Formats: sequence, structure tokens, C-alpha cells
Amino acid sequence: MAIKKVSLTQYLVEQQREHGRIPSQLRLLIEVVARACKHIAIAVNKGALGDVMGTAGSENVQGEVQKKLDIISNEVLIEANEWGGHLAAMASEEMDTIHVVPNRYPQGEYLLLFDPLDGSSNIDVNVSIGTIFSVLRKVGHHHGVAEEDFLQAGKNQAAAGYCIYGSQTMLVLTVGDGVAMFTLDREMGSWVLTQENVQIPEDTKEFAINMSNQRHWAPPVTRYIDECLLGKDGPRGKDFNMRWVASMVADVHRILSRGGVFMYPWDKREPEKAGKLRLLYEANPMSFLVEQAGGASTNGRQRIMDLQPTKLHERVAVFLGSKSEVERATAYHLESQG
Ligand code: AHM
Ligand code: MG
Repeated sequence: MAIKKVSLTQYLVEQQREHGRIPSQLRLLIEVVARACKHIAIAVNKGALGDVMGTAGSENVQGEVQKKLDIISNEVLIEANEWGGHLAAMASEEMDTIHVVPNRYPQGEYLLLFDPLDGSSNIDVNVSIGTIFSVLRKVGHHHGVAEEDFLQAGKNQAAAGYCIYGSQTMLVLTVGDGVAMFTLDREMGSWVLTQENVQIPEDTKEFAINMSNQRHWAPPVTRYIDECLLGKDGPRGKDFNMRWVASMVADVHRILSRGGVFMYPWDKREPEKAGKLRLLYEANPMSFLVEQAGGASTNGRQRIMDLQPTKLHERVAVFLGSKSEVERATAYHLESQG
């Protein structure tokens, strides 16, 4: 007898029916994002055959060189989401300001934020990359939509997820009722539920940080990593392993799959910046997923999803993953504050 496969659509319909979690506009939104991710996956897979490799010759608002695939992915997400009537506006790592749904389409109640292609430095070397997205509801009844509507704490997210373009293409999703993983069945062109109720082990022996920045770290980060590196001979009494893909999507996917702690702390290279990663479309959606899987996520001092954003492209320090390790790293920061 064939194994019954649950599609993304079926999963969402069941969430809608049984748990009343997903209004129809939100269901449409998630399905449209998932469809756009399939489109991006095809472009990513084609690589040099699709003339999508290399830089586009432009920079984004953060002064980063844009890759062709950054721009293609951004356009795919905008075109897919513009017309459905489920969105009021979108914001992206690759756009300076928000993109309001044009007048010719009906306006919905949701706001979509995304990093269209995270881990861009890995595009040309055939290492996993991904699309990260976060969904907010427009609050208040004012007419129109402005950047301020997006400046909501992460705990307000209605849904969040990512698509990883790796050895398998997977969509990882939360609507606030746990984390589900779907694998793209290329022959069928459909997303198939392959894991439900994802749980991050509370303890871990694996950390992820870019060690090349070590000399720039703040003392609590140095203390935490030094103790890990001392392994069995140090205060932790166990040996640690290290992984750093330099694609947050891939590092978080590993942590959701087998535990671990991911850190991109503040450092002295650019002291005026709180960190490298962006709060609204990188840290918040990943924090929502991690918390829904039983993990924790802080900026070293506070829960990331409690932070009140002040601007669209705000940056934040990130410590997320297995709960006991995130709590330890956070405690070291709080202790060093005195
Ligand atoms: P991007 O959005 O420009 O791709 O940058 C974000 C990425 C994350 O995916 C990853 O964790 C980090 O940058 C890697 O940074 P580094 O190259 O400094 O190690
Ligand atoms: Mg990114």
C-alpha cells in the first residue's frame, strides 16, 4: 500500500479546520510564498545554465553587492505576491523601502517581509542558500500602509519560515503551532510534509560562529567560546564540535534537525552596528521557528521577539538554538553588565 503523503495545502487546510489558526488570506499567502520558492529553486538549480551566476553590478540599501540571484528571487517573490489580495505591502533585504501593493489590486491585511536569498556569498560555490520570510498583520484601521506598520515586535508574527535550497529543497514553516518541514517532490512539483512537531534538543555539543572574528568579540562571547574550546578539560566537561556554513538558513536548519547553538554577535569591526543580521526578516522569523521548536533566541540580553524595531533594516546580535546553551551565553552577557 502506498504511503499517504500530506501536501502543504492539506496541512494548511487541516490547520485552518482543526486549530482555527489560519485565516484564508494567510493560507493563500503561505501557498503563494511556497510557490515562489519553487520558482527560485529552479533558478538556483539551473546555475550557470540559466545565466544566473555572479553579481548584478548593483548594491542594496546596506551597501552589499547584489548577486543576480538576489535580484531574481526578490522579483519572483514580489510578482507572485502582488495580485492575490492577501497583502498590503512587502519589505525585503534587497529593497530600500517598502513595496506597497499597487492600486490595481485589492489590498489584504498582511505584511510580508523577506530575505529573498540568504547566504548570497554561497551562491557561486554551490553551497546551501535559502529564502527567509516573516508575516505580520497590519494593525490599526488607518488608510494606506507605511514603513511604521512593519515595525512590530517579532512576537506579533502570524507565520514565519524559510526555504532551503540544499541537497534537498525544503520548506520549514510555523504558524504558531509548532514547526513543520516539507520536502519538494520535484516530479510532482508539490511540497510534501516530511516532519511535524520539530523539536530542538535542549542540550548540545555543537556551536556555530564565524571564528575569524574572534579578536573583535565582546568578553562574554569570548568566555563562552573559550569554554567550549577547552572541551573535556574545561568547565564544560565535554568536547564541542563546530560548524559554520555562512548561510543562516543552513545553520538554523541543522540546529532544527539535530540541535546546536548559532551566534552572530556584535563585534568591534563596526561597533555602531548591533550585529550583522537583520532583525525583521532574518532574526525574527528564525527566532519564531526556533522557539516553536522548543529552543531559545536572544540578542545576548533580551528575547529577540520582544525587541521593538525602530527601523526597517535594523540589525541585531543573534544567539539562538538549544535552550540551555542560549541561556548560558545570555547569562554571561548579563553577568558582564554587572
Ligand atoms: P546575506 O543576507 O547578505 O546573505 O548575509 C547574511 C549571512 C547569513 O546567512 C550568515 O549567517 C552570515 O551572513 C555569514 O556571515 P559571515 O560571512 O560574516 O560569516
Ligand atoms: Mg540575509
